[in-house]
Amino acid sequence: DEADNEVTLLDYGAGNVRSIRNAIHLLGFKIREVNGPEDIQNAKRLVFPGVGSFKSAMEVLKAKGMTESLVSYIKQDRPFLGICLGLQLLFERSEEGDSDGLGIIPGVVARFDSSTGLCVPHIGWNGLQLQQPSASLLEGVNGRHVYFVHSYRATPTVENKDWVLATCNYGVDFISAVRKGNVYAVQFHPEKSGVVGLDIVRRFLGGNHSDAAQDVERLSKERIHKPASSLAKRVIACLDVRSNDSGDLVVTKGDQYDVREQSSAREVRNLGKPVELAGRYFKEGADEVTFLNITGFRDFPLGDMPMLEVLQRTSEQVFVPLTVGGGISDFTDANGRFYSCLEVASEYFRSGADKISIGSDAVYAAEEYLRSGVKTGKSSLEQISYVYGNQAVVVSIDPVRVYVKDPSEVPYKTIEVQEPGPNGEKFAWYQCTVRGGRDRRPIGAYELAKAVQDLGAGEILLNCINCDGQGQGFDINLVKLVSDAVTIPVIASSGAGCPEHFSEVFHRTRASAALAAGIFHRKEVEISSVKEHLVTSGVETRLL
Ligand code: 1PR
Repeated sequence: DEADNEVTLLDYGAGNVRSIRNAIHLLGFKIREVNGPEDIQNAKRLVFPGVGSFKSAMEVLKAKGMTESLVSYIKQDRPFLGICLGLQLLFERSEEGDSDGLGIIPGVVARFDSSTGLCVPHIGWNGLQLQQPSASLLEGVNGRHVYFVHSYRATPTVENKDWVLATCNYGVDFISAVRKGNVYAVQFHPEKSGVVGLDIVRRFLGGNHSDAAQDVERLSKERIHKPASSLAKRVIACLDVRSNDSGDLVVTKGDQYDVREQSSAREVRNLGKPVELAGRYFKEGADEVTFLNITGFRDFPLGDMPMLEVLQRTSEQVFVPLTVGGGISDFTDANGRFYSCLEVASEYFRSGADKISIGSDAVYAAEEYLRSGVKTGKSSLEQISYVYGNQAVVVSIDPVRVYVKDPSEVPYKTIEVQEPGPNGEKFAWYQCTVRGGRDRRPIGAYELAKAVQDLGAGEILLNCINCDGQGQGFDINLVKLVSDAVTIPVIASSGAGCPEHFSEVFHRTRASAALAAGIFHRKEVEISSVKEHLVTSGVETRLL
């Protein structure tokens, strides 16, 4: 039957659903688009990946005349898989935009409470606790980590308990999956949850229509795991990408940000091909992959079509979150054509990025905000966060340590150092830089982190120029300083040299993730060794 390998996708055009499309294709299925209510009625199976905010999603569904056919499709108990907002919309109401939902499941969707010190958004891999005994899409995934990114959640109540298929704990027990008959919805992203997530999609689609689908089924069964119960600390592989002197896009790696060989020719260090390396890190268990286009600040990133192609090709084979940074700002090209930061970001999202990372431009925005005390809404950070949500916006900080004899010498937050500076200084502050460490700015990492959180950043990628490429461990002082200052997740970066450096940063700071580059590229340390070490040292970790 022709329709056997067809799935209908309800994409109302509010964001990036490239990954779920890629997952469906990988599993050997064809996608039918929903253009009007009749396409929902004619669907054999329907996937609904909600993106954007609750209120705007409801408005779009109403404007397209789709709410009734969607409700009737679900009430007829036909095969349905809602993802993320596609779960939340099934409830009666959401606090987000104070909006009515489809009203199929009793309950109100509310925001996670960050006043208790919880990082919001809830980003990362959390353990599923199955609440229904029967075989289902989630067969075998009890206690496994899957990927979440959201600020709102529904909670189990007496009224909705016959719907609750799985919960997770993050400050509270919240609903991570619902099911009644053939109708399923999940709060997590199966298309970003590695092989475990792909296997959930495979079961929903019903059948192995490709070799890849068979591999997914086998791999997800084969893998052993330790039961998960909370949000895992993430291990991120980072690929610094730039054109080499012959114009090819390569993965490079600096030594305190100097990416050229020490030889007389000083060529750009070449550590491999971006798509291949990203694919390898996915297979080896990286929880996320980050690309930094490190010369994006001087070459217009949309001129760098290869970078968009790298993302497109990577997202076909990498089913964990992808971040891309470098050159995200407004730009006027040589012909005087103006590109807004939103155009730049939307090209990246369309090509498969889940998050964009802003460096230099966020520093200027934070300086301006601290100077004026006013949020203009005009910075790239604010605009992209407003349109795509703060969970999609990372701010990358490139600080350098500056020693002082006394904290009163500078108007920035200082810390006491264990190792005195070159002139016996006992204090230091961390000065932010722009343009890949080339220019120093009058703002510290601590001040910047707080300011960008106010302006809408959802996460902070915290590098350290002194530690970059040194393999001597993360700068614990710096990571502590920043992760204690904000409620958004902080990714510790720069300096990882061995698995113990990862457990150290997680035990001694509030970092949510740790990122490394050099040790993975040079195959000095395997991602799996880092994960195994974290497990033995008592850090919650996602295992393959
Ligand atoms: O300013 O918005 O165009 O963004 C530029 C981005 O490129 C920023 O995120 C900035 O951190 C990055 N960048 C610019 N120049 C360099 C460079 O190395 N010359 N790389 C650079 C940043 C630092 C980390 C690195 C870790 C881990 N690289 O991403 O991967 O330090 O390394 P390790 O594990 O080997 O120690 P904009």
